[in-house]
Amino acid sequence: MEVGLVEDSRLTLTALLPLLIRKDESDFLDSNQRAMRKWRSLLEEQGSRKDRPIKPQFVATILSDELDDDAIISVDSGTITSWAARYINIKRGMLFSLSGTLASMGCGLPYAIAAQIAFQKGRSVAFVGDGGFTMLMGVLA
Ligand SMILES: Cc1ncc(C[n+]2csc(CCOP(=O)(O)OP(=O)(O)O)c2C)c(N)n1
Repeated sequence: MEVGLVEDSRLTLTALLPLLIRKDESDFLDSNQRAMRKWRSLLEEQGSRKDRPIKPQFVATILSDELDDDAIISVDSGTITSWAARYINIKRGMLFSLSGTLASMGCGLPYAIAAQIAFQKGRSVAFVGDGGFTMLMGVLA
């Protein structure tokens, strides 16, 4: 870093944009776009494998395809968090939560119930592992 700017990021970036000089060579951009395409095709390959037992990547991909555009998704802590981050395609209009600060297990199900009550829109989905579900399955009662 050469200069640190502490500001409202939207205002700062808007002010900086006109100062950018477009470069002719795009090796860096090209190589990163290639890497991203490779990563996406790897996710697609892993998310569509019909292995038995069923892989979590497949479950997350199927869920992603089924989600409505205004879905509310609440994710628990565990490897489940990675499956959600990689395979659930979050779109504008959706709401997404997880326990980002303390990464406490048991948040997914109560978050989903609370979100359904609070927002009263869309389908509220809890994406949780068996461990996280067991911790607070009493909230279902
Ligand atoms: C309250 C709490 N206890 C323990 C942990 C440590 N921890 C993180 S993930 C995890 C296991 C999660 O298992 P599961 O819910 O089955 O989901 P999976 O990892 O299999 O997707 C544990 C014990 C935690 N994050 N929060």
